[in-house]
Amino acid sequence: MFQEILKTIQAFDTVIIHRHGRPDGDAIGSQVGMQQIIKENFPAKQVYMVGDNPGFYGFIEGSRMDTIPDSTYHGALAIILDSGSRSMINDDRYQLAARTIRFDHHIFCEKIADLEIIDTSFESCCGLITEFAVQCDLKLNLIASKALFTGMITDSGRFRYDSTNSRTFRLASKLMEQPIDTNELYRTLYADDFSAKLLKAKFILKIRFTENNVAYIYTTKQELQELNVDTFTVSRGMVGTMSDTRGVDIWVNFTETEAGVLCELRSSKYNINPIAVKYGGGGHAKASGATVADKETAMAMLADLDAMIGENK
Ligand SMILES: [Mn+2]
Repeated sequence: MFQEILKTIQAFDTVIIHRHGRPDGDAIGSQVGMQQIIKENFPAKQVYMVGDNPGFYGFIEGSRMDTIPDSTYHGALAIILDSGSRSMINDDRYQLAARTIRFDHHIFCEKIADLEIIDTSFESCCGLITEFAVQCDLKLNLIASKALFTGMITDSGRFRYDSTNSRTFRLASKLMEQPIDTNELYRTLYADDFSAKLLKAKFILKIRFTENNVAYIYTTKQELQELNVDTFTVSRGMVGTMSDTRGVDIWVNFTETEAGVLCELRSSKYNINPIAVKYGGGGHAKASGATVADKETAMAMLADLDAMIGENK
């Protein structure tokens, strides 16, 4: 499969790289990594990156997005990264491309591209792209290595989550052949503003528990307004305040928005993905999300998570 993908990339003069919106370290890392790999090994090609602002991950060198007209897609190859479903992909103009390739490590839910390599055994899309580069004997420059290493770190919880294995370290070791300053990277990734620490403290005080010790936080629309921070900071950003609590194996963060109640589900032990899928969401075995219509549905999901622990007691 890697060889077929390589041949396809070689066949196009223009490549446009997509990834999911509201990007995390893996989305930006894999996008920059892929762009740098193609530029480094095939300098004659035009390689563009599109998508919304990298936000916090704008610190990754080479992460400036390109603004391109629709016409750039004519006769071009689009590569979609780190996106489990069509709705996740930022900038749906990938459909205008002559051919499409997808690299992903989310649980498969639909075919999107002409050529797809989906492997959930990879901790990160960055890991999958690094393996692609290694197997195809492609050169990895410093910018690519730093970007790919960053995504590997953020998606594996710094080599902590389940999917971390000897291959992860072999690939990380390959990337570390370039002089990556890990001290600087970790300082950037893990330092919090004091205001963020205060926000976390507020959320820690909001944690509640079900009968079987599922930890949860429920933020109403009004509370969200009063906090004066964006939805994502609350929904995705605060779910971690419940992690690493002794005796808590499943935790979920509910945030009421105009679009419905955002649910961020996490576990250190159970596969909570089927419950996210049941409520129209998706993601990974131990980290999934869904958006449900109202509080009642959110509480039904919470009851399902609680029952999951009850059944496994
Ligand atoms: Mn990822």
